[in-house]
Amino acid sequence: MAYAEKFETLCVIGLGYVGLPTAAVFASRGLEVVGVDTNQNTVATINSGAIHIVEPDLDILVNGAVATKKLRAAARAEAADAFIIAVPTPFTDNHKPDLSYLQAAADDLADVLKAGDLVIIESTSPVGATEKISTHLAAKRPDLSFPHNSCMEANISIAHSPERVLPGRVLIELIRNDRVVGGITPNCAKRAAELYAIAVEGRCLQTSARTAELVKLAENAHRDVSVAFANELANVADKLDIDPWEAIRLANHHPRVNILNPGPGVGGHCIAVDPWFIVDSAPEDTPLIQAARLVNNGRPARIANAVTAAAAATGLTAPMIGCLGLTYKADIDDIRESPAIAVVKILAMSFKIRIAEPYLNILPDELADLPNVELSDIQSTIIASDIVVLLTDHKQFKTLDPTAFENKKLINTRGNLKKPRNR
Ligand code: SAJ
Repeated sequence: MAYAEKFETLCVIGLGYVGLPTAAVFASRGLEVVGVDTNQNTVATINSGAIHIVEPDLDILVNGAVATKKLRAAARAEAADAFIIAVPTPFTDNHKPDLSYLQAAADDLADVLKAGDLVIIESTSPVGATEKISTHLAAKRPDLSFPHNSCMEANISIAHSPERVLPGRVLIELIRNDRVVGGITPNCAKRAAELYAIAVEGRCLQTSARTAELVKLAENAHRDVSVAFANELANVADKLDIDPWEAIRLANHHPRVNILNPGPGVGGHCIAVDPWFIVDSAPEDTPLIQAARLVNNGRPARIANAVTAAAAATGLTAPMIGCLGLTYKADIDDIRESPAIAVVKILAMSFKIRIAEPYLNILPDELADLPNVELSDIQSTIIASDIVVLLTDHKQFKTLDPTAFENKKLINTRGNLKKPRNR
């Protein structure tokens, strides 16, 4: 099968935290890139040269790519040499992977797919999803041949290359991180590695699609288990009246120990979700991964209990609780699966709450209708509150003068630990 000599056009489906930076980086390398999103506002914002998410330096890159006409956004997929799918893969209420966005993206590109094209799934996926998408596409396009059933003869290449970028460092990690590139066939992996070689300085490690799927899930489950260990230790230390931060800092002096930071729980669309994809594949074989999820999901209630105890100790009938931060981690605007929101929801059942969140202009939907919850600025939140709960360690909070908390009870869920080595 003759493939295009080189990749000149790219269609990136899903313009979120991964898809948009990916589209912009490839555009900056000279490819003609169209980014696709079902949200009309997102399409309009990007076509105006602006961005709809907070990520360092992304605005400059997108603005330049749009100005030079290398990048534009559209509502539907368009013909291209290669397609990258970067749409969400959430879970359903009973923790099963929801592949509906992935299938919708495949349906969209199926109409414009042509012989010689490469399709890469970057969305985190349960093992077997890439082959399922190949089967799905084959059913829609019987005129083309696909790698799951025609091996080297296929005229479409399909691969899974999971994104591994850390929000807040996306542009750096997109270029510098090694990539795992898993093809349905070795030829698919080779083609996908050729595409990434245009933009990625890290190594492109070729493997099968199924292995690449598990690798990504394993990375995030590993992180979840590691944070769960820190959180479990914090639960124990709390009960024994020991400062968990001091205990962990001292333990980390051991040359082979590197305990992560406890916190209010694990949020984000990745680490709080992906371990369930492994559990779903092998429920009986994953007691550790399931336990980690339970430990991390139990943290918001523990924090809320600590606040309730502190509130009782004030002797006030209606103490005001000030919450600093709502996003799932520092210095970004992402609130998906945020444990800070879980804490606020519990506290809102009993207290009046003020929230300071420098990365949001309005309260998230799940808090917006609560009459006793109000979004405010940092200073007014602290001044008006009897108890201040630091939930997200944004830089705006870290630089606050400690005297701001005089006469307040401060509950700092992010502690004062030095950063672990791999954070
Ligand atoms: N957290 C702690 N204590 C820690 C570290 C993290 O409580 O010591 C919490 C954070 O506050 C946050 C959650 O864990 O709520 C997740 O944050 P994170 O910084 O660990 O990770 P994410 O979700 O922002 O990004 C992860 C990364 N995966 C790994 O580090 C293995 C990133 O490389 C992936 O690309 C990303 O998931 C993804 O998209 O899958």
